[in-house]
Amino acid sequence: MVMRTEQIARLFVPDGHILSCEPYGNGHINDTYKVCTKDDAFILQKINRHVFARPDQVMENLVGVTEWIKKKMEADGIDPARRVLHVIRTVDGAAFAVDEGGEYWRACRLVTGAVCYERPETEDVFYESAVAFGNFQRLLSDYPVQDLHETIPGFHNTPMRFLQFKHAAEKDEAGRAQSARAEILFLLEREQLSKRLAGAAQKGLLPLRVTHNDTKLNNVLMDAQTGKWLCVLDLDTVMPGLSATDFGDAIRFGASTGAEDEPDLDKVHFDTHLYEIYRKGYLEGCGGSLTDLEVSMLSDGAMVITYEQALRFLGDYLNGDVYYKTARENHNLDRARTQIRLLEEMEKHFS
Ligand code: GN1
Ligand code: MG
Repeated sequence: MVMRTEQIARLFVPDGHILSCEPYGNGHINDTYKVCTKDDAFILQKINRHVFARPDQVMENLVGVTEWIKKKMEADGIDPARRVLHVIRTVDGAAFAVDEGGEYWRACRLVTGAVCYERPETEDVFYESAVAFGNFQRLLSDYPVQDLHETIPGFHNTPMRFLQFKHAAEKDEAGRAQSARAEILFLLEREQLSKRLAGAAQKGLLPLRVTHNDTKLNNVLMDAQTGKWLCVLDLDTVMPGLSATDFGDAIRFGASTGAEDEPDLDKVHFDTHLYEIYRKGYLEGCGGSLTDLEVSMLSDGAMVITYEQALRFLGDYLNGDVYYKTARENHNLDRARTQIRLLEEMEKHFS
């Protein structure tokens, strides 16, 4: 297995010499490795084909968006070397390689002197991630959004996610519905919430933006020396979307006192102070690129995306853990429960 991965890694190295190739990071979707060569290191990833039907389109989006950000930064007098993902091309000049099994592989430069946080250990860390995602929004606010591929159709189509969840609960494929009755009921009762953002977008009230769609804290690298944000990672789900969903996804992950998969719900609360910190940093980073209605619907984004994530985690639990990687029994159920806890507290706070 490792042997095979090393062979793939060689496709991205002109002299083909690899010292080591080890699994890396905590992603739920792709397989990630850190590859060391004689005088360098880089990131190698196998793109999950069950999740991304067209990895070539994922890479086209990624190259388009990163090149755009590079140009913008250069125009602002910022050296983009450590500030944006750099795709490493194969020795043949392609943005990805396809192996004999039809699997897609890509490589990116490793950003050195950087730290990545799983939890907002300090307010500053969370604030910096907010500024990073706000800047991401701002730098891409004039990108031709219609040129982007929708790499996962309906990714944040919450009404569709609701229907898929309802179907999973009815079908009860893995025979687990009995063990999650209260949670299923809680989510089914909130169908209206699934339509809140989608409804406003359909009426043309919310503009279509270039969105990141996976704005978790651990998708931002911070400078180890200065503590300032360096680089936004994981651009696989960059697609046309709504600013409120990018905001909401960051909140459900970061403005919580517990981890996304914390089994002890007594440790999981919506942290309203962290929420305000993130909101401030995000709006600063956006630099006035959002409309007034977008700003006023950010809190809706937090609730809708927390709800959507609960639908997705619990739906996967009911389907028998077929989508998210799991490391223990009831992992997806624990994840769904944290989201439900957060949503309950958000509803109280924002009502
Ligand atoms: C997945 O790539 P990763 O593990 O950060 C998922 C996100 C979820 C997240 C939950 C393509 O993200 O949508 O919010 O897990 N990505 C995809 O932690 O489904
Ligand atoms: Mg991701």
